[in-house]
Amino acid sequence: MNKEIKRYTVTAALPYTNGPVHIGHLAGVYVPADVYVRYLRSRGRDVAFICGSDEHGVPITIKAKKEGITPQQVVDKYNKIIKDSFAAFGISFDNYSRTSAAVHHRTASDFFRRLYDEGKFIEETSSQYYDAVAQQFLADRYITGTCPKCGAEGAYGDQCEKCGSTLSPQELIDPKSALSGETPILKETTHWYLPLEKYEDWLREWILEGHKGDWKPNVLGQVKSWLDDGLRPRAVTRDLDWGIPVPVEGAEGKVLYVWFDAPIGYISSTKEWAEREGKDWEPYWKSDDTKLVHFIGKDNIVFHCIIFPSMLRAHGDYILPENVPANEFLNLEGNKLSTSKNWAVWLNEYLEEFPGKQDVLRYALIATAPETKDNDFTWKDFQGRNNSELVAILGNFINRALVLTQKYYGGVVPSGENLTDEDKATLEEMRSYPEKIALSIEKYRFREAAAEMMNLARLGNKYLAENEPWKVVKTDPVRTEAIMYTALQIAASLTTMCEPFVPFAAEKLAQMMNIVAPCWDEVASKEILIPTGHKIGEVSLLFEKIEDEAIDFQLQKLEKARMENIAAAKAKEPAKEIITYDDFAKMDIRVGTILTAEKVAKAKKLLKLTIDTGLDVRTVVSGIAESFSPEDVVGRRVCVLVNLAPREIRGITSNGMILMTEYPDGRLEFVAPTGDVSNGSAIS
Ligand code: B3M
Ligand code: ZN
Repeated sequence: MNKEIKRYTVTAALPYTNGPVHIGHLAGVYVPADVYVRYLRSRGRDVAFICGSDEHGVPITIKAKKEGITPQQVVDKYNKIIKDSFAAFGISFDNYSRTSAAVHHRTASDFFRRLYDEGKFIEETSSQYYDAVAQQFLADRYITGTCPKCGAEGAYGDQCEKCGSTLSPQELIDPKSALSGETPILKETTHWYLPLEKYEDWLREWILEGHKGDWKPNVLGQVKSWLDDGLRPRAVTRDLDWGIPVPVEGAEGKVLYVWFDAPIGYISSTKEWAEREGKDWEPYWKSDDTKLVHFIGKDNIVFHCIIFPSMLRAHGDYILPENVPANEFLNLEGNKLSTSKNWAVWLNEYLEEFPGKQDVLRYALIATAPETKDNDFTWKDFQGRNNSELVAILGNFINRALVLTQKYYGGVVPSGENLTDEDKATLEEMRSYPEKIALSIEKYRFREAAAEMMNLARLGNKYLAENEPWKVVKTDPVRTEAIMYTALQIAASLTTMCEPFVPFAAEKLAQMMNIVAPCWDEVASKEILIPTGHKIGEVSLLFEKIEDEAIDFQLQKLEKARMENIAAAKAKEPAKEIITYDDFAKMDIRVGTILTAEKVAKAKKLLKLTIDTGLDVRTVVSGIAESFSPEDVVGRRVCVLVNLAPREIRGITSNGMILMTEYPDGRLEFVAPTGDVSNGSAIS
C-alpha cells in the first residue's frame, strides 16, 4: 500500500453552532489538525483543509426555543463567533463553510437521493416517541430519561453524556419530552435506514485488518467494540422541521438526520473552496492518490469510522479516510469540561484576557493534548509552558542570538568561513530535526513533535552557553563570527520548525530575521539558511512572561463557577419537610443592632458579636468572619433568633443566631429590616 500521495484532504469536525468553542475543542481537534496542515504546506504538499459550521440538529432548535429566537438566528450568531475564534487562533482552514449553505443542501440531498434510488436504504414504519402536547416526534435530544447503562438521569435519546454510551430513545428509562416535560406516547412514523450490518464484514476488514498498524489504539478499540456488538440499521431521517428536507415524495415534515448530512458537509465545503479557487474539487474526494484524514474528538468516532465510511461505500464514488486520529477528552483543573456548568476556558474570553497570546494556548494545548488518554489542563501548567519553555528556551535563544548579532555586527550576519568541527556537527544535528519532527507529526504524535521542536531551541541555547560568544568576543573576533553564524542558522531553522505550533511567533521571528522562512525540506538539506552579509530586522521579545496574577485571576473565575454550581445544586435541593404554623410560631425573631464585633481566636469563620436585641444586650457567635471583618459589621441592623437555646462555641456562650443569605460565590449577607424600626421589633 505504498502508493504515492498527490494531495491531502484534511477535515476538522464541524462544530455544532449552538455555543462558542472552548479549549477542549481546540486541543482535541483544531490545533492538532492545524499543526498537521501547516506542516504539510511547509513540505509543499497540496492540501485542502476543510471545516465549517454544523448548523442542523436538535441542540440548535432546543437552544433557539430556550432563547426565544429562531434556529437561523442561533446559527448566524454562533457561526460568526466560532469562525472568528478559529481565525484568531490561526486555525488556517482553506475553507470554513456552513451546512445551511445552498451547495451543502444540494450535495447532501443528491447524496441521499442516489442511495435512495439505488435501493441502499430500508424503508420502515415503526412506533416512535411523540409529544402529544407539543404535537411533535421526539428525536434525539428532544427526549431525556435515565441511562439504561449507567443509571445517570438526564441522558438524551441519542447519547448519555455521563457514560458516553450511544443510545436510542426507546432504551431510556422513564422517558420525558424535553419540550413539555410530559411522558411521551408512541406513534407510528416512516423512516429510511442505512443497514449498517451489511457493511460489518467490510468494515472489519478495512479498519481492523487494514489499519491495525496505523490507526490509534483508542480509535481501533472503539471501532472493535462497536463491531463486536453487532451493527444494526440506522435511521438517516428524522421528523423535525429544521434540517435538509428528505428529497423523496411523501416525506413532508421529515429532514435528513444531522449525522447523515454533517459529514457530507466536508464534501460541500471542499466544493465551495474549489469553486472559489478555480480548482476541481473531485480529485480531493474521488482520487485514490488523495489522503483523506479526519480530525475529531472521541465522541465522534463511530460517526467517522463506521457510519460515514458506510455511506461513502454505499455511494461508491468516494475515497475513504486514510486515518481518523481522534483525541480523547481534555479536562480542566481536574474536572470534565462542561458548557452548562461553565467549567471551560472560552476562546473569546481568552482572547480578551490574554491578548496576543494565542500561541501560548496553542503550545500549552499541544503539550498536554489528550492524544492517548484523557488529560488535564491546568493554569499552572499553562504558565509553566510559557515561562519555562516558550520564554526561557525558545524565546531566550532567539533573543540572545539576535541581540548579539545587532550588538556585534550591527545586525549583519557574520562570516561562516571558519566553522569548527563542533559547529559543523551542531548544524548537522540541526538538520536532523525536520525529519524527526516530521516522523512524529505523520504519526499524529503532536506532543512529541512539539517537544522535539523545543529540543531544537535547546540545542541552540546549549550551543551558545557552551561557546559563550559574550566572552570570546573580547579575545577572538574570528571565533565569535563562527559562533554567531552557527547560532543564526539555528534561529533561521526555527522559523520553519516552530511554525506549525506557534505560527504567530514564527511570523514575528521571520520578520525579525528579515527572511522568508525556508521550507521544511530546505532546513534538512540546505547548507546556508541565512547568508553572510544578510541584514536582520529589528529585534524584540518573542514571548513574555505570564505573571501569577493573571493565573490567579483565571483560577478565581473557575472558583466562582464552582461556587455557582454548588449554589445551583443547592437551590435544586427539595424543600425541607412540612412544618405547621405552630412550629414556625415558636421562633422569636427580633430586629437588633450589632454593637461590637471581634474575631474569635483560632477560628477563621467566627466573629463574637454583642447585639442590642431591644430585650437585652447579648453575645452571639456567628460564622460570618469570611464575609466580614469586625469593623464592617458594627452598627449593622440584623434579624436575631432570640429564643434559641444557648450554645457553647469555642468557650464562648452564644445566645441566639442572626439570619443570613448565602450568595452563589459563598459570600454571606445580612437579612436586615428596611426602614426605621426599633430594636426588639418582632419578625413574623
Ligand atoms: N457537530 C459534533 C460535535 O461538534 C458534530 C461534529 C460533526 S462532524 C461531521 O462534536
Ligand atoms: Zn450512561
